[in-house]
Parts: sequence; structure tokens; C-alpha cells
Amino acid sequence: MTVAPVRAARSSAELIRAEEPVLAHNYHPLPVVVARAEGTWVEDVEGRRYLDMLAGYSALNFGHRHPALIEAAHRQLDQLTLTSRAFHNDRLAQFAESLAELTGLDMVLPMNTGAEAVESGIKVARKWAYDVKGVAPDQATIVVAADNFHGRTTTIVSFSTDETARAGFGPFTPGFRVVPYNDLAALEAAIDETTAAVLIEPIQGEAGVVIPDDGYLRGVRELTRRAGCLFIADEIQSGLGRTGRTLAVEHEAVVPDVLLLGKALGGGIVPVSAVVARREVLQVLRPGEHGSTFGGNPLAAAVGSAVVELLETGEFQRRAEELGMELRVGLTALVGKGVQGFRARGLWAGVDIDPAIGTGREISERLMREGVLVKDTHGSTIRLAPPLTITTDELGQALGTLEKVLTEGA
Ligand code: IF1
Repeated sequence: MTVAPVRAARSSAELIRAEEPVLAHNYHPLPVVVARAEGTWVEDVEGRRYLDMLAGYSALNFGHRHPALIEAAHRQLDQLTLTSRAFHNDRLAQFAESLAELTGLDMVLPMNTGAEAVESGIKVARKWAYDVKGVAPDQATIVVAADNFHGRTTTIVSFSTDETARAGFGPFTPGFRVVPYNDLAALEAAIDETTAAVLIEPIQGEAGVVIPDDGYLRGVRELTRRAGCLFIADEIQSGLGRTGRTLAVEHEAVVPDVLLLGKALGGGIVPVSAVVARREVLQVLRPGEHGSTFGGNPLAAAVGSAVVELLETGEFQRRAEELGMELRVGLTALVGKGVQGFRARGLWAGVDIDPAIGTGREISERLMREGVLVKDTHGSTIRLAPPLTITTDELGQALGTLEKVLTEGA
């Protein structure tokens, strides 16, 4: 038996080079190789430390390796990790009960990734349209918003308006209508007797943290109620404390029929996603009609339950609200000093940088060299979405570094 050679620890540069011939090039990561992380901080192979202002695109709302979440994972790892849903496990009931309670809805369909939750939501909405609403077979439509981001599967990119996400992946799934975001008249015109649901992000993440006018979500709720179709809120990125509330829809006191959760639901440890919905909707599923090998596994359920417990305290929603105000004050002070404008809610901001200073990528690389990690979205917009555990000092440090990069072109 050949023993794999003990490979000497490789440097960041060596590891980046090693990836090139063997990893699909579906990303263009910043040239930083993270090896350790705790709370708001990550550390690269050489020991350099960075403030993580991306937090895994909001999958790390509770910071890197939150002690309570790591403890829950360790405890479960030593007991039971996977059974498949062919059998029950002793963690799933508690996770589903606590998640339904937290969100004010009735039933849970546990999945793994965000895209799986979105796909499951689409399937359940269509089945509800046929079985409950009485839409003619295979005629169900779902209305979505332009500039949406709901994941990367072929059905989901079928209704994307981003050519980069779609090109080369056809043929596409029919049954979707695209209307401008934040436009209730266009939405009303697109809904008819075939409409199963309206699927939107309460705040559009990838589009650059686009926050709709106050009243838009209430309008969507009213239109879908009157039309007898479902309001599906994709809170995979906006949910679980990020905007200063458990759910972003709470800013307009709106309860959707179907809620899609993911990312932070897994505590930054395991992929955990879920469709949470009214009983009338999720009870359309019968045994054998939908499933997933890992969906609802005991490790995911144990971590998911620990995440729900953290959210039940209200601490992270409060922190996002309070520190979010400091973020807004800090960004306002930079308007005219390289920041052309920004959109922010809670600890989530899309910051439009003056293109004359650089592209989003160039700004991100300059910030990286100064010890702050962010991710550009489109053009010269960068998103800020730190762990909700960030301290006032850390936030101040990140904003100070942004000012330095913008004014000194570091
Ligand atoms: C990538 C974007 C963010 C999401 C919403 C569903 C999903 C996502 C609102 C699917 C996922 C991720 C995907 C990741 C980067 C990141 C992203 F830039 F792609 F668009 F956050 F804005 N609904 N967003 O934001 O969840 O299947 O990934 O678990 O694909 O590069 P997933």
C-alpha cells in the first residue's frame, strides 16, 4: 500500500497555483488563502489577519465558528450524523418545531442548499396550484423579478435576467414571467388565473442590496392574497438577522405564504436550508413525491436548532439594527469621498464606488491588501455584510480602511 507523501505545508501562492489545473474556474477568488477563522476575523496561510466583511454572503451571520454552534456540531458528530429520511432521527422534530415557531408559519420541508429550497418552493407552489387552486395541468406560472438571484440550477437560471448566469445553459424551463422589481402595477398585470406564486427577494442581494420602496412588500402580499396565489419570499440571504429583524419581510409586517431559508441557517458549519410554509401549501406533498439524501439529517437539524436558539434571543437582530446605524453613519460620511451612494438595511449594504477610483474588483483587492475582505457585485458596487457579531471597533476599523482605500487609492 503506497502511503501518500506527507506534503510540506504549501504557501498561499503555491496553493493558488495548485488549484489552477485541477479546479473548475467558475470563480475568480481574491488572492487570499484562508486557513483559520474566528468571529469576524479570518487568517491566511501565512498568518495575516483580515476582517471578513462578506461573511460567506450572509452564511456566517453568527461569525466564524460561533462557540454554541460548534459545540452543537461536536456533540452531534459524536452521536449520529446521517440516517436518510427512510428512518426518523431524534433531532428533526425539534428543528422543525422551533423553526416554524420562529417564523410564524406551520410546516417545514428541510433541504440543504439555497437553490434546493428555491427549487422545492417552485415544485410545491406548482403542485399547490394544481391540487388546491385548480390551475390546468402543466399551465402554472410563477412571477419573478428582474435582476433576481435565486441560485444556479437550470430551472432557476431559466428566469434569471443575468446573461452571464444563463448563457450556454439552455434549453430553459418554461412557466416563469419576469416583471421589474419594486413595480406593483407590472406585478398585477402579470398575475392571472394560471399564477401559482410570486417569488421575490424582500431585498435583492446580488443586484446590489436593492431595497424596494416602503409598501412594496405589503403590496405584493395584498395582490397575491386578492389573486389567490402564493407569496414566496426568498430570505436565503436577507433573513436570519441580517437586516435587523429575524426576517426582512418584518420591516413591512408582512407574512408570506412560503418562506425560503438557507445560508446562515447552517451556522456557517453545514449546508442547511428549508421551505417553511402554511399547512395548506406544504401538505400537498405526499410520500415519494419529493426528497433529498441529506435533507433533514441529524447533524444539520442539531446545528439548525442551535441557530434558531441564537435567533430566539433577539441579540443578533438587535446588533444588526444598532451596528447597522453606525454603518450607515460611516458610509454617509464617505459620500462624495469616493462613495457615490449606498443602500443599507441592518448590517447589509451595497456601496456604489466612483468608477474613476476603480472597479469593484480593484477596490476589493486594495481592501484585501489593507486587511479587509469584501466582494464586489456588479460594476463598482461592493457589498458589506459582516458577521452580526462584529464589534463597534471592528466596524470602525473596516470603515476607516475603506476611507483610506478610497482617498489614498491604496
Ligand atoms: C454563488 C450571488 C449572493 C441567494 C438567494 C438563493 C441562493 C442565493 C437570495 C442560492 C445564493 C450565493 C450564491 C453564491 C454567491 C452568493 C450570491 F452572488 F451568487 F448572488 F449572495 F448574492 N437565494 N447566493 O443569494 O443559495 O444554492 O448558493 O446555497 O453562486 O456564487 P445556494
